[in-house]
Amino acid sequence: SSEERTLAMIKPDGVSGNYTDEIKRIIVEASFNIVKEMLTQLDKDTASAFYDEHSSRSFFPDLVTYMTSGPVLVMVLEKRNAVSDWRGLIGPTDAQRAKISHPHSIRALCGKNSQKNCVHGSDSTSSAEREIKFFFKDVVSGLVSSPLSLLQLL
Ligand code: YYY
Ligand code: MG
Repeated sequence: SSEERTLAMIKPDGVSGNYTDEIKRIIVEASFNIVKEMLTQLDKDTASAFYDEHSSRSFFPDLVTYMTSGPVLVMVLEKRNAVSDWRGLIGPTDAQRAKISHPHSIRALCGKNSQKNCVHGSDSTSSAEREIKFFFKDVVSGLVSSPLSLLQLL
């Protein structure tokens, strides 16, 4: 089929700010299927690995602190053009900019600035594939293959 998958995440301020239900409503209304979801808390190593491409940036230490500050909701979303459609729904990285240029975007709704921007979305189909594997490792024959997939089973 022409279905595509992307990785979405509601970041710590989105979860603690009680935006989960509203964001899920937006997701469902936009015709995405939520095919997997996992509420988890990232530790420093996991957050650092997830954002490894940004490890040399000056904002990286603060980003890791933010991403480990509370629970996150990680989801696999499916629909046609899921990657670009989800990026479109979340809006630009800087939530302050989003409030002006994309007032109906999710980052305009619940983001604060260019760091605390409430949600994540994969930026390409190859990133999506990598990020989905990162969080949802295979569970073979009912055997738990990693601590992350144990959480996935709960
Ligand atoms: O893909 P997206 O999340 O929109 O932005 P990226 O440029 O990939 O940056 C990833 C992540 O890093 C962003 O969501 C917040 C954080 N960040 C930051 O803290 N400060 C910046 N100036 C840029 C990005
Ligand atoms: Mg990115």
